[in-house]
Amino acid sequence: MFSATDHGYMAQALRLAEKGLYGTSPNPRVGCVLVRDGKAVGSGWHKRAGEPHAEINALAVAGAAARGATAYLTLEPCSHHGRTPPCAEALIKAGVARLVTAMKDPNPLVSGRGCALMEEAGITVQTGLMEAEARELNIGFITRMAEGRPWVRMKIAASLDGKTALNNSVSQWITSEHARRDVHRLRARSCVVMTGIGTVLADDPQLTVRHIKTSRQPLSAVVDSRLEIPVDASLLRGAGELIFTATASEGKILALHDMGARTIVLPDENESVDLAGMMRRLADFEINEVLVEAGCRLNGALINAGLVDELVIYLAPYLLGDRARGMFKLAELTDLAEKRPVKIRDLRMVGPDIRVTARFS
Ligand code: AOF
Ligand code: ZN
Repeated sequence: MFSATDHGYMAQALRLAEKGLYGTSPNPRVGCVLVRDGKAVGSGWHKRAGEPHAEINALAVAGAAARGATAYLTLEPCSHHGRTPPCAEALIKAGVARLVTAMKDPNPLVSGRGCALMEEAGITVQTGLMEAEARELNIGFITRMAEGRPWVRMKIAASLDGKTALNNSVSQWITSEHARRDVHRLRARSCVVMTGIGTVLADDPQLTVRHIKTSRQPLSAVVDSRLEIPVDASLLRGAGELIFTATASEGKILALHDMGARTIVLPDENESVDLAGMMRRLADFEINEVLVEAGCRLNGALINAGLVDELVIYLAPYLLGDRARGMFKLAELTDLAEKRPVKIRDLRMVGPDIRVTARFS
């Protein structure tokens, strides 16, 4: 159904979409290439929510040359009036003759209607070219639209023997500068960087993107059951930080509000934060990708609750011994059948460290 030429142009559209990796949230990353008579006559990508979609940027470049062209699109064109008017209509009006998309838009406002509109206008529509790659690019957006929860990626920096900190909680500078820069790329693509109160009290992290260029900062979130966060914590920057707690202590909530943070009281039956409810709430806030950078307690609790999709583990080339802290506080297993299987997706060197990417299920 698809030729090598089709593959080449879709790969180009995917590379364009990737330029939006740090910028488009809560919208998906989308790229578009318009091809006529074997030549790319226009291309574009979606840069920021509220700004024109990929198709509109590509059509602006192509002008009249879009007539009779094939549009290669990493996501089905939208059919709804959102922050911007429907792209399907714009493509039809421009006289595009054929549409090749990588995947259907999982947004229930679109969900097949964009392609249907184009077909009704007599345009040839083909879907599914390089779909796996397109899904990877928008894994958080797709998870939120399909499941009402964000994609949860957990980052851990450890020694080769899997230790994240000394028992006296000294934990900084576990991995190399290369690995730390790599982590900032993970932060930059995330909508939220989340940590636990233990890490806030021990390390006072900023959780911002530094060392690399980005057009936006992710939101910080803290899981803080007893609302112990100091009002002068470094991560409180007045950017609407999210504090999830199980304790409705009004005075502290007001003090945090004055710091520009938002406290969400979401207790479970054990007076801890209802973690599954927290993820649903994040999806309501249009959060696509969450990066968890926490200690073994929150890490373990999230894994126990089945709320983690992906692990990104950096291993530094030294040993800390079995008295140092582990990655996940989990209940002791008595039977190997209870082990938690993951699938290794990627393995590579980052400077002197190893990066392992694994996924649950
Ligand atoms: C496209 N091309 O480049 C993108 C699309 O609020 P709006 O108007 O920006 O619409 C956002 C929705 O549009 C988003 O949820 C997704 O369904 C679709 N994104 N569609 O045709 C694009 N970014
Ligand atoms: Zn659109």
